[in-house]
Amino acid sequence: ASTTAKTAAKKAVTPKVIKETCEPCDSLKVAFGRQLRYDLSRDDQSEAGMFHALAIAVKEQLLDNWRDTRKADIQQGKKHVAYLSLEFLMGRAMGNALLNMNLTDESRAVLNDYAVSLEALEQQEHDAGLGNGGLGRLAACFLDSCATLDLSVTGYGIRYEYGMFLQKIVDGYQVEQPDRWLRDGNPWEVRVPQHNVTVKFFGHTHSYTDANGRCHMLWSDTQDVAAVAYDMPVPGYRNGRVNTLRLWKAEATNEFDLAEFNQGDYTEAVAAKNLAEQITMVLYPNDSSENGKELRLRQQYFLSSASLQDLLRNWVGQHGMDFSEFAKLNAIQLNDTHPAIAVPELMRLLVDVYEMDWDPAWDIVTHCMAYTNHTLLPEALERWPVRMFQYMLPRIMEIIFEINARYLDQVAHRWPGDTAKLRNMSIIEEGPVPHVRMAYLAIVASYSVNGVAALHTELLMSGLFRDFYELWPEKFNNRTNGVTPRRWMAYCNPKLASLISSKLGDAWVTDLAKLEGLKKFADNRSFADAWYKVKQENKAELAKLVAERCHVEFDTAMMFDVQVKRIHEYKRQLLNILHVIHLYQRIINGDTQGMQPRCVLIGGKAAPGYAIAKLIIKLANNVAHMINCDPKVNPWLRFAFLPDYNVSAMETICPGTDLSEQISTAGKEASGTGNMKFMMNGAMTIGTLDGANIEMLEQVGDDNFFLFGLNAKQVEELRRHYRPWEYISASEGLSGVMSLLKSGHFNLQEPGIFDPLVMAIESPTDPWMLAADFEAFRIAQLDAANAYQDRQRWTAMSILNTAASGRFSSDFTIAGYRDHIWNAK
Ligand code: B1H
Repeated sequence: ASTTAKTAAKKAVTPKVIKETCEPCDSLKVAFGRQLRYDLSRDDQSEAGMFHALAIAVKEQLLDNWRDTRKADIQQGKKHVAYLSLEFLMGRAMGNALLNMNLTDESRAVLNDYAVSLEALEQQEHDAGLGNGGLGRLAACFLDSCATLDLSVTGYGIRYEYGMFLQKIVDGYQVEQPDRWLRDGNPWEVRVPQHNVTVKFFGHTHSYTDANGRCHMLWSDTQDVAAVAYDMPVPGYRNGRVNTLRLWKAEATNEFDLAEFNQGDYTEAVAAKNLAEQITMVLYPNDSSENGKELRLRQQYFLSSASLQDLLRNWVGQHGMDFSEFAKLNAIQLNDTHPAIAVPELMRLLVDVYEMDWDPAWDIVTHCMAYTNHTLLPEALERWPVRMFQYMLPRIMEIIFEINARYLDQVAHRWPGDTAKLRNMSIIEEGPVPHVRMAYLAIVASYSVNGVAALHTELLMSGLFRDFYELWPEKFNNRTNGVTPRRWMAYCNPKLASLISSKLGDAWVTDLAKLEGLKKFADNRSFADAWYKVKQENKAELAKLVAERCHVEFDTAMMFDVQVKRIHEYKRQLLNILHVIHLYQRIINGDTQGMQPRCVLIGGKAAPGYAIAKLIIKLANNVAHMINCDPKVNPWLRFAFLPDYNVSAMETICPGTDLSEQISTAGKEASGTGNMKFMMNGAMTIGTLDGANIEMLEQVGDDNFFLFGLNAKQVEELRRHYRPWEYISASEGLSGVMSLLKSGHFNLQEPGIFDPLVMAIESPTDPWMLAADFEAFRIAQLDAANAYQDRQRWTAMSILNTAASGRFSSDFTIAGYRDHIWNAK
């Protein structure tokens, strides 16, 4: 084992001479032209071909900065942060790269000669859909902020061959299609074969004692997989820094098939390579729920091991085998527990490979690991069967047992004689099938544990992790999420961005608190008119998207009421649909006096195995069909389900939204980040006291927010004696809706299909308490509709929302991580 370390050390200290014999890169214009002319693999006339050429040319423009960033970080001995995440939901890269590198105007000028628009080429780029939803998109926003704040941060993730599935709607049902996003090649990535590492699986362990009496652990007869690095550039906003997102691809090692090959089974041996490559084939599409599949654990270990080996190899290359400063100069941020297996893996590498003793190794681990929790939902908490660990990663399981034994000594010391505490807090959950509790493993090893919004962190400390908070209060801290104002304002809403800049200058792009300066223009007539005009133009763009994808006409004179996010019961898209049905009933009954016409949009993907979520999509589509086909209803109400909601769709959706739906059952949405994108772009929020909504409300004030519903405490209290039928019969609106739903009005051809939804709403164990919140929701919706009818008032509120959104820049969030967790100032 030690030979590996020593060879690594020897290789890395060899001084390298970078030959700077050639000229620096050509201008964008020249690079683009050359690429078009000489890339024979593509049709240079097609927009797809031109997109590819432009991307290659743009990448070339940042290569010098990219290389210099790496060199400077090493020379300056800056603190380095590794952000480990199974998901990076990057979306498209072109528009963001051009914005950050200040090349947008130049590329427009270049493309002018070719009579093609930049927008048309941007549309050609496939979304990098390497994530499910908020957790993955947060990682992407964080990378942008880290680079912009000039922090030395590397994102480590997996280069899934297939990203988030594409959603088609057939007969109202969700149909999943594979997303082969790499089919046409990825112009942004750089394959870096010299940074390959090997990751071990299976095999068994044994120990031996050397001549000096030191005991060594060997993990042998393993099946090895090569991890190949693919780097993506992460340019900061006009500051010359280019950080790296390093994505690992699994490939067969050369030795992989040797055994079979020697037995003459050549073709079998080559075919077996597929097994290795399976690891990075597909992203698991379960947002906020765990499914315990073995391949998923393999992905987690593959990412964690490859990334840590990379970090340690770099360290040894620069510092030799002296790890005394490692924890001071490195932080490893775990994006939820998905990469928490990095804890025992770092112990393994330090102890087995780099031959450190346990205590100093543990000291390093516990001074560089930090863990972010993203959910309280019990179904999302990762637990892996001990047996699965033992046969897939035998050495890792031994290390977890050792960590647990030493840590339980501490617990026993703190609570003498309290065996229940030991059982409850153990990393190993006992029972007929013992499990490893990944969150506990992460907490025990981390010096920082954070939640993602104030309420969420409080609930972690008082509920889920209460015992740990008692044991180590100093580890716990809150870091409310944020979103990057580059993508989510400057890029996606250029008209509003330039209107804002006309009053405030453009420093807000990197200092979003400056938006507060807009407050004084809320009642300025000409500014408000300009603001309204921008919103109307953005609504027209959104209407175009809806027409193309849903074949429904959205009229920009109507209020645009939008809910886009993953489909989950706790997010309560069903509550929204019930309200739409209620409006429909009012219209049918002629009760339209004073009603504000509105267009309702719902979009989002359901996990393929989540039957109820898929049924909610079907209901939305059936209701939409009834509404849109009825000419009596049309002037008042239109309803569409947007298929295949993703990052690039959101770039058109959030600028064109009037009312943002953030209506989760209080206590269930850890933070939410879509809520922030809408607020930034001047939408009003209708929402519950949940996640970051609470902090948004604090910033903007309750005159500018449509608040409704039970709070988290009331939800928990009501749970014990919840009787939904009482709420239903007490609400004329809700009983009407339930009767219509039960009558089969929306499923004449498919009797009974919505029964499970009706049953869920009427069940006293409905965890989401739809019925309890319906009436309050209906009234808040009325308030919103009435407010919308006063254009001046609404526009002022819209301006105030944008003005108050500065706190939700991910720059602010990352400054918090930097100062309070990473200590990387
Ligand atoms: C969030 C997840 C998540 N929380 C498991 N948890 C996954 C859990 O593939 N899996 O197994 C994937 C994702 N995602 C979200 O994180 C929260 O629900 C949001 O409230 C929060 O804003 C977001 C970012 O912190």
